[in-house]
Parts: sequence; structure tokens; C-alpha cells
Amino acid sequence: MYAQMVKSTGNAVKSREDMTPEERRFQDRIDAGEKIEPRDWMPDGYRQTLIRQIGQHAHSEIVGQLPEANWITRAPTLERKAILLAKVQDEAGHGLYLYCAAETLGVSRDQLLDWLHQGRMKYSSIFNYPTLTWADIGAIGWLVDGAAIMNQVPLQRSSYGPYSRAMIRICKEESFHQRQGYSIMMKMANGSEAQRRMAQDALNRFWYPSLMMFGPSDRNSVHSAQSMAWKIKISSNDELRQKFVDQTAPQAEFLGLRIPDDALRLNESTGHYEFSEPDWNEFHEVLRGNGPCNHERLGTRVRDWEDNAWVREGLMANAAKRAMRTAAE
Ligand code: BYC
Repeated sequence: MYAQMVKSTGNAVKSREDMTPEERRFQDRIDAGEKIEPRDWMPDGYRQTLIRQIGQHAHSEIVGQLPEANWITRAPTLERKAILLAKVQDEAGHGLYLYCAAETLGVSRDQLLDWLHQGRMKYSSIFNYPTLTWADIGAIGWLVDGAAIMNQVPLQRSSYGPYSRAMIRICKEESFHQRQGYSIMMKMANGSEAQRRMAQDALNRFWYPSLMMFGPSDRNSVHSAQSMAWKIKISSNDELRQKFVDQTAPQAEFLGLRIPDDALRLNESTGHYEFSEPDWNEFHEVLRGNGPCNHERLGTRVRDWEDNAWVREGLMANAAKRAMRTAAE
């Protein structure tokens, strides 16, 4: 149900000797830090890797609206409601920039959505977990958007021009998202005993799924080596996960909340936190479609797509009418 349709390479990185002259010239451009633009020659594997990653990223933004949208009508104040509404709308915008970036690679948005709806393309594992309380909205902003920024800031330097430019804009908005989440956590953690317990419970449930957002450990990452050689990815999954823990552990301490990991401690000699890995079996189960909310999330997306067909049809009819009018003038 949830197998990846868009295969990229997954192969070992080619040595210079094994590259064709075109591939060598392409790699030289990457190594020199040049941006690759849509009309430039690129290896098919580079194109497929980008379609897979950007498409998956776009789907994550769109599906990522669902757990938060669940709380728009129940936000505790008018101000919190307005902020959450703006944030969820931002996610829709991020999805649209990313679908546009993917379209420059020769795949249509309809095709990408079709693959998503058929369960043949992935979206981030994190959105298959439920949002049970208002504190979960704080935890999503703080941890999920925090992890997203950690991953996306280096992607601003990605070798593919349209992706890198989309990331610059997205990162500006993500940092507001992260701060709104932390602000909710501050209120909850410093509120009544019941609110503090809710904040702790949200951290307990979202901690390991947030660590999973960075993907499998480097030793099990199929695509990292090639993607890093092509500068599609700038940092490895484990490097980013470590940075995230280093940044987040002191923030949890400031909130007076406990990260649910007995092994978590600052190693004074390295300056980094040691921490437990997430349960990778759970990660793979979620990727296979067996997470707590996979069916609900995909079902909602498909239902909304079908229910809103009339909007797309109306827009297309209007565009056709305008084009005819312009042609007649
Ligand atoms: N979930 O070889 P690897 C957001 C898959 S949304 C699902 O390391 P790669 C937000 C991976 O696809 C943030 N699948 O892969 C929105 C591959 O499977 P296939 C979304 C995952 O691509 C709303 C296999 O596991 N961010 O910010 O080198 C509200 C092996 O992995 C996951 C992005 O998409 C996962 N967590 O590295 C709030 C960032 N992890 O394709 C917030 C862009 C791995 O072979 N993407 N897989 O079947 C990336 O940076 C990279 O694609 C990843 C994975 C680090 C995620």
C-alpha cells in the first residue's frame, strides 16, 4: 500500500572512471557549487531522485496539514486559532512551491498526487501519528517543525536551483512555526498541573517519531551516498538527527520537561548529547502503511480530492474560456 513508486538510484556512487563524459562534466559542475537548472542536462538518476524527494516533501506538507487542522476549531483562544490557521495555510503554500519545483523536472502535479493517492509515493512518517490534545499542537510546532528546519536549512544549498530557492522561502516560514509551537509548550509547561502533564505527555509521544523524521541511520540509508555526491542532500540523516537532539535537549530542560530517554546525557568531551535510537521496527511499520493514522490520512486526502473535483473543473473551464477570449481579441 505504501511502496515507493518513484524509484531513484539506490545504487553505489559511480567512480569518475565509470562515468560517461557528460556525467563527468555534470559532476564537475556540482563539485564547483554551480546550480543545476531545469533545462540543463542531468543524469536520469539525478532527475528521478529529485522527483522522489521533492514529491515526497510536497506530499508531507499537504498531509501535514491534517493533524493540525484537527485542532483549528478547538484552539483555546481566538489568537491561537488565528495563528494555527495561518500556519496550516503556510503548509499548503509550501506544498504548492514544492509541486511547482517538481514540475520543472517533467512530472505533473496530477501525476504526483495520483501516485500519492494510490499509496505509491511516500510522505513523512510523522504525520501518521494522532494529535490527541492541544499540547500536541505545541509539540508539533516545537519538535516536528524544529526537525523540519534542521533538515531544510541545508537543503537551501541543494544543487537543484528550483528546490534550493523553494527551501529559502519555506525556511523563513518554518522558523515562525517552530516558535509558535515552543510558545504553546511554554504556556502549557508553566500552567496548571494538568496542563504540565499534557505537555509532558505530548513530548513523550512525539519525541521518537520526531527523531524518525530524519530517516534511517546512515548505515541503512539507501540513497544518502548518491544524493550527497550530487548535493541533493547536504548533510547525512544521523548528522542532522544529532544536531536536532543537541538543540532540543536544552530547550526541554528550559521547559522543565523530561525527554523520555534514560540514556540521554551531554558528553562533555564531544559537546554532543548521547541518546537512544528510535524503534526502527516501528518506523518501517509506519512506512509500510501500518502506523496509527496511515489509513485515515490517505483516506482523507483521497476523499477531499474527489469531493473537490468540481472546483478544479470550474477553474479549468474558466481558464479555457479566458484563453478563447484572448485568442479571439
Ligand atoms: N518518512 O535512503 P534514505 C514538514 C524513506 S514536512 C517517510 O535515507 P533519503 C512539515 C525514504 O524515502 C517535512 N519515509 O532516503 C509539514 C526511502 O524510501 P524509498 C518533510 C522516509 O531520501 C507540515 C527510505 O526511507 N521533509 O516540514 O536519502 C507541518 C530510505 O531512506 C522517511 C522532507 O521531506 C520518513 N521520515 O532521505 C509541519 C525533507 N525517512 O524512497 C512540518 C526532504 C526516510 O527508497 N527529504 N524515508 O522508498 C529528505 O531530506 C530526505 O528524503 C529524507 C530521507 C531525509 C527524509
